[in-house]
Amino acid sequence: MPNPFYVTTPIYYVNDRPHIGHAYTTVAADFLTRFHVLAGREAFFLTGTDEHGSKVAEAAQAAGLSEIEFCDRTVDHFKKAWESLLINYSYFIRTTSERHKKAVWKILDAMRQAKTDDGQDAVYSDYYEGPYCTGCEKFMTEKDLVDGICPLHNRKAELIKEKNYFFRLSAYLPEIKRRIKSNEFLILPEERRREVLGLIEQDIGDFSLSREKVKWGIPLSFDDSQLAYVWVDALTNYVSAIGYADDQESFDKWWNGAEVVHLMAKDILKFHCLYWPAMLLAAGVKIPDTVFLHGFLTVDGEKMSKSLGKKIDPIDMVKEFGADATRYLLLTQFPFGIDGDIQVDRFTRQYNSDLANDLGNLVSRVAKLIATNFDSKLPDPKKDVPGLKALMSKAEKVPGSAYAHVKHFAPDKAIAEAINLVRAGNKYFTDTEPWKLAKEGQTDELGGVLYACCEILRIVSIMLHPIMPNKMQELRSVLSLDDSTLSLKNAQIFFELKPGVKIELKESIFPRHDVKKTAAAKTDSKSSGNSDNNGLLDFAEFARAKLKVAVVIEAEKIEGTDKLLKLQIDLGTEKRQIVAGVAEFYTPEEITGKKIIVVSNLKPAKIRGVESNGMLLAAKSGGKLTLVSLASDLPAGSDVS
Ligand code: ME8
Repeated sequence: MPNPFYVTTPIYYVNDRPHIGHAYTTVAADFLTRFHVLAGREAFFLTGTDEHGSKVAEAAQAAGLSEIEFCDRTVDHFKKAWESLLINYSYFIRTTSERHKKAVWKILDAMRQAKTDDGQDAVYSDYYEGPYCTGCEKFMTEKDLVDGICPLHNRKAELIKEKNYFFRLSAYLPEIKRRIKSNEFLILPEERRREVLGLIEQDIGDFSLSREKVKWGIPLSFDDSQLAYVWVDALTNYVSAIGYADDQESFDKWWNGAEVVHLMAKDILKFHCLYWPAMLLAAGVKIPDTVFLHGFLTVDGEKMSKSLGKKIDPIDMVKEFGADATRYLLLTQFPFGIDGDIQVDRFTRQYNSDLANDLGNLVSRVAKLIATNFDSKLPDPKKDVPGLKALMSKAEKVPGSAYAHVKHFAPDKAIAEAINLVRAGNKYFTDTEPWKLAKEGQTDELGGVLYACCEILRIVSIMLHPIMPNKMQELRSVLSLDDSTLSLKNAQIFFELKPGVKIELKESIFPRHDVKKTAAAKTDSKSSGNSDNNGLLDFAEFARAKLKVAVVIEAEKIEGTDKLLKLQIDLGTEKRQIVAGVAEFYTPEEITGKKIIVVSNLKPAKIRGVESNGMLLAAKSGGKLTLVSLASDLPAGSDVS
């Protein structure tokens, strides 16, 4: 039995309404949890709100409310947003709760008793003086400020001198470094791991655990003139919620005995990858297994900050696309871990292409043929229908590879596995031409094809369940399936559906989205790879492009044009001819022998009557074009990704 899975999102500040940045992390955590449960693992998913600090006190005052009234109001916004997005958290932690306060006291007491390796107290008292930004809720360094002003909040930092308790962070950094290097403490993706290792090499100093000036927070148990520093308070949520101070059994299960994963964006890396493990080490508590820092989203090129910029309210998105599709669209825009710019007009195109066209159409075409030819009852399977073996062998691989992606925190890739299976199902449907079989009265063959398509839909209804739970439940009821077969194991078998069960589609599962708004959205089309997307490719389209390293073995000018060269290239396993518009920048002699990168899986095309079997990549700057050939050390035929 694998160990339980414990995943957390950051606890969000209550002085902001939820936007799709928060939704991104939360949907991802929900997806991972549901997927692990589908695979038979126990899972606990924590989210919540970070409610203390001067910012909250200021915002409450501005709203004419008490602090807790103000918090209650925003907590309500978050809970509603999560409900509308079908977020199935196991627990919602609020830092204003009693149980959380007890946990903060407990961890600070444990830290106060700790000694560093060289026998010093881990916690000590000292004076601190420095500029403080109440927006950031932190003391600032000169580097953080521009002319004494915090650029993030556009307000002057105040000069504050006060007594604080300090934590000897530096004493714990060598051990954290060791654990990062040995992968006992995994920081992902790799770029973020390097960033943390780089931070350790800098002199980041100790940090103070308490504040004297702040008025809205948790007073220290040993000195009530001081409140716990908001980050110490906030980070402790990850243990308070599972019983660190009040439920040892639960804590043993979900912390000591579980795979502990913190998800967040890269903005809060230092706190989670250095402060938090150091606090835990001092307190004698296990440190998390993994911190995964996903990318930062902008919207139409603009930042989503608390006060400025564009923000999309997830509830508005749900109104537009429904909960399931919103979840799907959020997680499929970018590889998890990479920054991305959300382009709102892409949502409609992608919804129509992936969900209405690819998935929705497969369901309705299959259900329709079963209704008209088999009285809405699932026909018998037929094992020797052409193409079935290939389809089955594709389907068999999907659950395993999707789950591997989930384990590696790649929700986008796990979802793509299932959508690719839908596409394979559609291709099978089109290739076998069941409408013709119906006309010709080849009932057995027709039944076999439709049975296989229903099996594909059954497998997809499991694989996409973690991302679109309600819609996949709808699909499962079309196939007369109940929850007893909703498991990853069940997705690994074929010929599971019982012939004769009712297959009935009353309403389209993914009705086409009305393209009313943008001119760009009007160009919506199937995911055929030929869509007019204002030059933009879908991720799926781009992922289909196979890039390879090739060597130019011969080149010559094409008569009647100054721009084109005809190139013979060596792709390692084969030789090909391509036509490239590089003649103004490279002579045939110059380009011969060069390593280039080509898109190798394009349909052959004729350019000026000359056949071209691929396209090379080049970059243009200041009117000059340069071949993309960074991979010049690699042998021809190497895949580029
Ligand atoms: O930092 N793109 O809370 P917060 C992607 N209370 N993710 C985004 C995002 C964006 N543009 N904007 C927000 C805090 N997020 C502290 C955390 S934890 C102990 C305390 C998500 O409300 C992302 O997960 O500013 C990011 O790390 C988090 O919201 C920051 O939330």
